[in-house]
Amino acid sequence: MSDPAPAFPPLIPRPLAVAPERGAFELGPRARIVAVDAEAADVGRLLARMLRPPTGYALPVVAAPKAAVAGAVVLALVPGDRALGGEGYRLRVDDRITIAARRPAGLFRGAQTLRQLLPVTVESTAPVPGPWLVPRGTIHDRPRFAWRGLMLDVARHFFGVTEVERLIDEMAAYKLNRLHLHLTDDQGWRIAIRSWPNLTRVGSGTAVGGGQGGHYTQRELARIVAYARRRFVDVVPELDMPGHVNAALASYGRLAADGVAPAPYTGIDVGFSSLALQRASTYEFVDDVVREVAALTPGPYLHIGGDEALSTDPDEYRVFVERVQRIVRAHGKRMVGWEETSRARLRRSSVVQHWHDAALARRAVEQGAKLVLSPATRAYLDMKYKPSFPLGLEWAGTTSVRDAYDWDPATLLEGVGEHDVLGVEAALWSETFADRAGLDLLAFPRLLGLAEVGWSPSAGRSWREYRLRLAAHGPRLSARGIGFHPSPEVPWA
Ligand code: NGO
Repeated sequence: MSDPAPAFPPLIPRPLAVAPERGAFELGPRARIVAVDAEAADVGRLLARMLRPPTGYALPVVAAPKAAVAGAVVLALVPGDRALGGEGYRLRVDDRITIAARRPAGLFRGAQTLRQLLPVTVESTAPVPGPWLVPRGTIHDRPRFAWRGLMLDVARHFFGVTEVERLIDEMAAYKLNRLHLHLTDDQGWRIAIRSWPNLTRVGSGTAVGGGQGGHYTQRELARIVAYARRRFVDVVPELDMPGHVNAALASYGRLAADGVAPAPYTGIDVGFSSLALQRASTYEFVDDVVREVAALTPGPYLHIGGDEALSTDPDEYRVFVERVQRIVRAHGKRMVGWEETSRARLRRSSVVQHWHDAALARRAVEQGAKLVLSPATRAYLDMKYKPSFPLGLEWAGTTSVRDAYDWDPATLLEGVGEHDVLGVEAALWSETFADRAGLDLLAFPRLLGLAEVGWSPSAGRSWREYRLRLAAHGPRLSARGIGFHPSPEVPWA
């Protein structure tokens, strides 16, 4: 049985509405990128930077059109077009390409769509022959959910700035907008804190399996944040507490209940460490780390972990979470926590990340908090694809490419509806991989499915059709050097 041709055009995530027309526009050697508003110019520069290597064209970014704009790529802000929302765009291809959006973020998302409308060779890093044809028509697009994230665990194994920037590029290509960095855990503390220098002097020197670890200086984290911001991705930093803190306790024994610094930990057990919650200095620690990290991340959110605090007294846990919620707020952020934090009294502005306990997720919703959904059976990219897969864990089962795609945030949890859900997030825990090759195998192609779950309307989504579009993306991923898992579920091109 042969597969039908992939739905035209094979865009991921699938846009809200596509109206194809006959014929194509050709991007020519003298094309310009016209940024009608100053605010659009930076998106224009990023677009030019993406198109110059494969085309070999100059593609100057110009402010106001001096002559007619036929043949150009026009980026225009249309603040009055309410149907577009903060990240939506309209892309029209006739004798020019016009991307219109209310905000620069929308222009950027539209530019990613344009990239996917061009031939696969657009992914080349060296000039290749054209023609650079773009099919004519109109696309109207906007995201279903505001939060479309990826969490990277840099604590179990450390990933440096270059690696993270590469991942931000891939996120941006698929319209994801939140990079959640799991910066601390039992096995490593990965962000320099000026007021508590031992956290990195001692606490960052190892990793799962005994590797050398590593950490970001504050400058490096600021660089990641700026890189992400330019691509309209917010960095959500996570400082996991009151459990998952062995690296912090190893750095400062006074944070531990018995006052004794434990040895560094390089295994993969969970739930054995806790901050001493009755000591005042613990709250000084929390205030200091939250303040320093909040100052480095301009986004509205700060994640305080809160998962698997199995060595913390439950009553103390609740009091702690409420107190940390006040600290996070005092430093100008909205608290995000794993779903266990819903055992505490939450503010409506706090966000709860669901991972495996529906009752705890409902408890968050009952308190008026919004949910980010990372169901371990769907969105944990560290689960094996199949039992024989060489990398990954299996505690939540196996997660095929289809499993990662074929679900709907509005019907996942009983008692949780569309309006309770802020969005979705893939979680990439790094116990079982230490390098780019492992990361790529687990994250791709499943991350693309999650991106579509977060962006595209559920009506019209189907695995049967998606797998064909995904197949068309294989060569694009390969051209960008991504060693994805070529799962046999997908008829790869
Ligand atoms: C759990 C645990 C993490 C593990 C992960 C592995 C959460 C929120 N806490 O998810 O520490 O790394 O599973 O899949």
